Amino acid sequence: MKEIIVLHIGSTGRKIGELFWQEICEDHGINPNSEIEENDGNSKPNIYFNEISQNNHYVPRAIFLDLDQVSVNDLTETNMRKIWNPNGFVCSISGAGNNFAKGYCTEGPEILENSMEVIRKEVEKCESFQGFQIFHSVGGGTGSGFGSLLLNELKQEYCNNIIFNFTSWIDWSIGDVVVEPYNVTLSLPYLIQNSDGVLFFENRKILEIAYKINKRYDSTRKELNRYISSFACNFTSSFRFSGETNFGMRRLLTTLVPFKKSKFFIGNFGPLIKNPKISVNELIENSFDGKNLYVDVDSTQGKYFASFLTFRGNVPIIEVDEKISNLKDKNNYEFIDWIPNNIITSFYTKKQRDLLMSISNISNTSIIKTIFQKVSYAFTRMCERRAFQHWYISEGLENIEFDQAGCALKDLISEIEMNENGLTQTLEDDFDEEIELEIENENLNGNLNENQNQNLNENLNENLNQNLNENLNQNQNQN
Ligand SMILES: Nc1nc2c(ncn2[C@@H]2O[C@H](COP(=O)(O)OP(=O)(O)OP(=O)(O)O)[C@@H](O)[C@H]2O)c(=O)[nH]1
Ligand SMILES: [Mg+2]
Repeated sequence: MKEIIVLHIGSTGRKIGELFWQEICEDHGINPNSEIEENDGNSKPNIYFNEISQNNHYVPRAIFLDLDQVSVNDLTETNMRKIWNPNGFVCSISGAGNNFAKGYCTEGPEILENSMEVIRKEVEKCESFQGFQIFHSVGGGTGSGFGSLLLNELKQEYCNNIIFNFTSWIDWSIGDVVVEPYNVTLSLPYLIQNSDGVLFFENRKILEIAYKINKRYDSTRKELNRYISSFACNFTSSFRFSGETNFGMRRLLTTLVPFKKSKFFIGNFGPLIKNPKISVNELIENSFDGKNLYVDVDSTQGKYFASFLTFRGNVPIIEVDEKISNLKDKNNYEFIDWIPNNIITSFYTKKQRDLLMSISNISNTSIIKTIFQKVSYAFTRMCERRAFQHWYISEGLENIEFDQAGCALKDLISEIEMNENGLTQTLEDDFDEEIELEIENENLNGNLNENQNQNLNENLNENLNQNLNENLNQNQNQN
């Protein structure tokens, strides 16, 4: 069945998540009473919902985890209140007060065991559990600190399953939380270590997009959350509907992630207004255009490793194929050429809400380094002054954790820059490591004797050298 469990951490995780469930309930014809009203045959509600067969009810496989009870209580006041699993809530009353250390060291551990217990029970109900999808922000204390703590546990206990994060990155727009650069940076090592893929959003950029659409400055958080949830709804179509072009989480990530640490994505959803008069060509073009991305980067400046486009509605596939080959030829967006077929498409004829056509684009591009560089600058300045660090230290975080997180951030930026240049030690290391793992597995299975092992190593080294030489030559030619 390949079930997915969705974890909502902190208030952003809860708010975006609630809208996500509204949209996917609509997609699968499930009403707020959990009853399925229509099923078009291609829909696979069991991926995200537990079926209660006695009464034909579908309950979201959603778990809400928060250190602040108020936020989760809000869920019981909406028209969706009857749909949730009553055992899918874990909260405390203290809150994490925008402090990573409270989420990680003091308040978070108090609800960790209980959270894992609820998660375990949910996993036990699955036939063939695929993985976790996590909504959270890393700007506050719960989504960053408790989120990191939980990621460690999940990775340990479910190392064979996928963890995919929808992560609201630093919020440069509001500026009411001065310590956000700390919270996001302290979270990063845990994302690097434990998550299999992270899709980032920046509130300020989405606000700018909303301003262009609505021509007013007061777009609400709910509007922003709607843009994000529509993106998540479209992007997960591939997991939730059957079709020739569908992907599971693992296959998708294998396609999008060329190097182990290169698993941070950007993207967007369109159109954000109902049925604008635009062609599918323009829709695709818009999805790559930096102006419409949900993070603040210049998409023409980086190198694309891979992109995954999901189309919903009545979309002419031939036109899509033409546009995509065109997109690469025109060279507005530079796709690295040593990964073949790195724009992947997926099509579902069922319309998303009342949109005739819609598209989500999730891309792995080196330009994501921009969002890390901006935070690195702010984080370093604050660390130099040791500003506000006593808030963290008094909760039990050690000074060294700031240093380590800062280094992890800088290392990540350097690694992206090296990958961008095509020839990397990382490539070599990753390759060696993977091969070693493979060999180890083979040995364990008793299928490989020493000679074969040596031959394999020789062949692989030859291939690796050849690849590296080719990349080097290409780079030199380009330069
Ligand atoms: N996109 C989006 N961002 C939000 C929303 N609410 C808060 N934020 C941003 O998220 C960050 C704070 O995260 P929250 O989710 O409120 O915090 P939390 O994880 O609940 O942690 P604590 O409240 O500190 O315990 C800030 O950058 C806010 O600007 C929302 O509804 N949508
Ligand atoms: Mg909160």
